[in-house]
Amino acid sequence: MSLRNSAQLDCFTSSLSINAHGGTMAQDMTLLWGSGSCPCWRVMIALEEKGLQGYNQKLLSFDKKEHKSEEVLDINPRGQLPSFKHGHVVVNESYAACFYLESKFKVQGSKLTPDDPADQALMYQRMFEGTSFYDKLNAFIYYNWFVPEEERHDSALKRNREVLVTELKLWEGYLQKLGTNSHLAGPSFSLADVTVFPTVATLFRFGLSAERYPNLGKYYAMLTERPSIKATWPPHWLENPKGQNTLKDI
Ligand SMILES: N[C@@H](CCC(=O)N[C@@H](CS)C(=O)NCC(=O)O)C(=O)O
Repeated sequence: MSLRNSAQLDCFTSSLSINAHGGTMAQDMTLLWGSGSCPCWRVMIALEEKGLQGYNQKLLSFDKKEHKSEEVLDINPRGQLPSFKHGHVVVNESYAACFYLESKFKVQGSKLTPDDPADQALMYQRMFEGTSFYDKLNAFIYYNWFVPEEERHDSALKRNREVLVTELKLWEGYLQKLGTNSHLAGPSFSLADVTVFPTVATLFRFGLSAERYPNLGKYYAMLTERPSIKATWPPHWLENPKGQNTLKDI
């Protein structure tokens, strides 16, 4: 057992035990999730990074409306995924769950928050910018899904596309400034990567060109090698590796 894990033993409740792989069996945790959902993926990456394995998890189908089932509504009255519970603590919002896991398991697994307040400021800045990045991506790629047919306008779709391009250029610039092999908020992997990487992966799943956006492309390629990302890759993306080309020309 590694030093890290033997040190952890003292600070966990009896419902957590070390498994054969050195991770922690989180038997009193439940995650209800959906494949390809960025909010769900954030929480799954945080759990992996913290070495929390063996939690109760259930993959639900949005198509079958399982996110509106009693099982979900019992934990999350919004009927959304992720729905997450640790003992008596219910924390469904993906950012909140990531902050919770980082705080509760501070000394376990990866340290996901830098010590320096200025570095933390950058991490928080990127995390919360990440929410508009995610919204702008969705507003373009899921336009037809969000907007009823009779309310759709080419001009609105075009505007959403331009808004997304402006946003993409910002992130390209951020990564360019930080230099090669950098993460989103500096040299180390942090909560900014936990929360924003799923959005970046979705961009490439929808055909974003790594030639047009080389810094995002390098960042994406680097993180696809990270064990926590590999372990949580959306199962339906694995089954069907070919995504869409909606963003090919953007
Ligand atoms: N702000 C929430 C958003 C969760 C969310 O929107 N989940 C989507 C899946 S990606 C969902 O369950 N949508 C179904 C619905 O809203 O009815 C979070 O970050 O956890």
